[in-house]
This record gives sequence, structure tokens and C-alpha cells, in this order.
Amino acid sequence: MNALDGVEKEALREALINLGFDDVRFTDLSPIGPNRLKEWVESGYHADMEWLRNSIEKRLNPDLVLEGACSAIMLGVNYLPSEAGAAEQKRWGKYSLYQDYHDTVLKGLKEAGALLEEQFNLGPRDYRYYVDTGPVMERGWAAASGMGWQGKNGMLISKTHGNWLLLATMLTRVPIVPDAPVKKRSGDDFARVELGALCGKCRRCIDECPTDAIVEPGLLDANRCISYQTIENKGVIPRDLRPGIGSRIFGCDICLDICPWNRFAKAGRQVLLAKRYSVVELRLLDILEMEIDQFREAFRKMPIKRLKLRGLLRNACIVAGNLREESDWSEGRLDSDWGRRVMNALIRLARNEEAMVRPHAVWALFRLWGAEAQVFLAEVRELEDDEETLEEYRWWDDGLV
Ligand code: B12
Ligand code: SF4
Ligand code: SF4
Repeated sequence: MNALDGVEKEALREALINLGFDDVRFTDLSPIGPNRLKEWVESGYHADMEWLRNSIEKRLNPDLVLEGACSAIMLGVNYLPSEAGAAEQKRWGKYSLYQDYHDTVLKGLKEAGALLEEQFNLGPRDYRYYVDTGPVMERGWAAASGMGWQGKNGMLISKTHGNWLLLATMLTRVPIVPDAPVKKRSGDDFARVELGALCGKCRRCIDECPTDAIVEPGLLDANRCISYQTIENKGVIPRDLRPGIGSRIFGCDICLDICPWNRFAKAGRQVLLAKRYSVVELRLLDILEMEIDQFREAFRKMPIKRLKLRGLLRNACIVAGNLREESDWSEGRLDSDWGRRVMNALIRLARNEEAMVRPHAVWALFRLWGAEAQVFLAEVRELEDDEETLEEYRWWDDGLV
């Protein structure tokens, strides 16, 4: 089969754009230069995401994912919100303000698969598609395809859509003439794009990360990343990272928001996304006092739902503990009626049936009310039997003397 090129290749690109993808690029699968995935995992930067370690070989070798694969169709979905309130708020990672994109983008991928089958007379085993969860280096292949380049924040950055593309991949046995990677300057001629290619001397993302998670350009220590801690970590969030979380309750876009390459980005078309911006209106007390039925209703079909109520309450306790430094969620002074409601909600959470929530509630109460917390937590503490929560009390005992 001759490699797809010219008018036919452009027709395929256009058909995929018509399905709702905002950018469509093609790459072959020839190995690229430095790929630090192994080194990253060996350094422990993957935190407890062992599924990354277990799929290293596949991630480095697409042939193990689809035998005979020779091309990747890289698909980008612009998720920059269309309303200023949703785009500018800092509390929720922007991607979480939609129905779970894994589900909605998958619909587009299924249609794309049907299109490939029809156009190239393929069977369902001649291609594979993934959005996020498959064993493919989505940012690397997207960079190779020229959709953008990998910035010092690790993100695939597009000249058109800035940091706001979600990525999906179709591996196929159909040979397609690859698109060219982005160029640093006109006349540049390099085969594969390099990390930080169009970042120049800028290092804002590295400098602005509140938890110093970007250990070197493009390389992130997930253990220190607010995104990992608030979304993926299923246990206690390390105490030293809690202040840096600030008012972020689910995910983190700081190193994305700060990037000057967002200046050309426009809101997405949302063909493959279903917006749920109403989440932005939730107040901190709504969350601290949330019951399971309200949680299910508020986050139905959203990525936040995967956090479960206990994860959201844990994160909300941290946000509450940061209220003195970050006024973002404040609705009054801490010595007002509102402040007393926050205090009472946190005291209730210090006895929450989920042990994982409790140390964070204790932390927040001590942070906000100092030694006074020892008095109003005395009874709750006596009933405590969870070692991590008791450790939290002891840490404050030591700090308060
Ligand atoms: C694990 C993971 C995380 C972890 C670790 C993040 C990290 N930096 O590695 C955590 C939970 C922290 C995380 C956070 C976020 N994530 Co995430 N995450 C992933 C996931 C599942 C794997 C990433 C991975 O393999 N990391 C390991 C490192 C070493 O690999 P890497 O960053 O891809 O970069 C290496 C390769 O690209 C390689 N390389 C370089 N050039 C080339 C060229 C080729 C051809 C190849 C093959 C390789 C290659 O070298 C790089 C350095 O080693 C991907 C989905 C996927 N399947 O790829 C989504 C993904 C990267 N996440 C995404 C998003 C949106 C986020 C958040 C913004 C969510 C949020 N708001 O909180 C943050 C951003 C944090 C950040 N600055 O990176 C998007 C990024 C979209 C984009 N435009 O880049 C992805 C692609 C999901 C998707 N399908 O859209 N994420
Ligand atoms: S997502 Fe947030 S915590 Fe993670 S590297 Fe970027 S700025 Fe730092
Ligand atoms: S903030 Fe600067 S260094 Fe970071 S990714 Fe954007 S351009 Fe590159």
C-alpha cells in the first residue's frame, strides 16, 4: 500500500476535524531521541502510579500495542472553557469542568475508527485508539507529529491552542506520510522536535510551581505535583505540600495558565466535550458539608466523581486550612458566623468515618485556630484510633509548645 499523502491525506484530516477534533496530525513511529520514561520511573517520579512502570515496554514500543503499526494519527481536543468564569477560576483543573472526556472523546474515536474501516477497507484489529489511559506516550507522539512541542512544563503546547489540548491517539497499520514537526525558526531543519523547542529562555512554569514539582525542564516529580496529589493520591497528602495547594481542590493548571503561548488560544468548539461549568459555583461550605447523595448529583459523569466523596472532603479540608493565605474561597472573616460554620464542618470531618479525611481536618483546624483547636478537638481526639490522624495531633502538640 502506498503511503497516504496529498489530497487523500488532507481529506482524512478534514473528515476527522469534522468529527469534532480540533487538531489532527500524522506521524510515523520511527524511534525518537531521548525518551526519559524509564529514568523517570526509576527515579520514583511516578509516585505510586505503578501502572506506568508495568507498561513501560509498550509505551516505548508501539509494535507491542498494535503489531505492525506504522503510523499514529494524533488528535487534539481544545478544552479552553467558553465562559470567562470557568476559564479564569483556579479551583478546578479546567479539564474537570466537563463531563468525563474519556467518555465523550471516545465517541469521536469510535466514529473515527468506523471512518478508517470504510475508507481503507480495514478490520477493527487494524487500528487501536486511546484517550489518556492507553500505553502510549501521547505527548511525545503529538510532538513528533508537529501538533506542537513539549514545553518545559511537560505539556504539549500548540501554537494555535496553547496548553489547552487534550490528546488522543490512533495507531494504525495504514502507512501515512508524516507531518513535519514544529520549527524553531524558518529554515530550521531537524527531524524530531526537541523538548522546550519554542520556550526560548522562558522558565515561568518552573519558577511558578508552588511545590517545586518540575525538577528539570519537562521532567516532573509527580510526588510533588498538586495534580497528582489532589487527583491520583488515594491516601494522606504530605503535610509539607498542603500549603502550596492553596485553593486548588481538583487538579492544577498553574504551570499551564502561566505560559505565554496561551495568548493565541480561543475557546474550544466542544463537539466532543459536554460542559458542566456549574461546578464553579459550589462554595467551600457546600463541599465541606456535602453528603454522598449531593456528591453523586453534583459530579455525575464528571472526572471529579472518581475521587469519591472522601477524596473531595480531604482536598476541601486542605483548601480550608489555607483560607488565611488564599482568600479565594472566603465568604467572610473566620470570627464571623461563616467562620464558625467552617469550624463546625471541620470538627465534624475530624470524626469522619473515612480515616483518610481526618488528619486533613485536624490540620486545617490547627492551622486556622492554632492552640484553640486543642480545646475544641479534645473530645474528638480521645476517640481517635487511626495512627496517621494521631500523628497529626502529635505534630501540632510539638509545634505549639
Ligand atoms: C501520568 C500522567 C500524569 C501524571 C504525571 C505527569 C507527567 N508530567 O508525567 C500527573 C498525575 C501528575 C498528571 C498531571 C497532569 N496531566 Co496528565 N497524564 C499522564 C499520562 C497518563 C502519562 C504521562 C507520562 O507518560 N508521563 C511520564 C513522562 C516521563 O512522560 P511525558 O511527560 O509524556 O514526556 C516524555 C515523553 O514525551 C518523551 N518524549 C519526548 N519527545 C518525544 C517524542 C516521541 C515521538 C516519543 C514517543 C516520546 C517523546 O520524553 C518526555 C520526557 O521524558 C498522560 C496520558 C498519556 N497516555 O500519555 C496524561 C496527560 C499527559 N495529562 C494531561 C493533563 C491535561 C494533565 C494536567 C494538566 C491535569 C490537571 N489540570 O491537573 C496535569 C499537568 C501536569 C504537568 N505539568 O504535566 C494531558 C496533557 C495534554 C497536553 N496538551 O500535554 C495528557 C496527555 C492526557 C490526555 N490524553 O490529554 N498527568
Ligand atoms: S500542575 Fe501544578 S503542581 Fe504540578 S507541576 Fe504544574 S504547577 Fe506544579
Ligand atoms: S511557561 Fe515558558 S518555559 Fe514554561 S512551557 Fe510555557 S513557554 Fe515554555
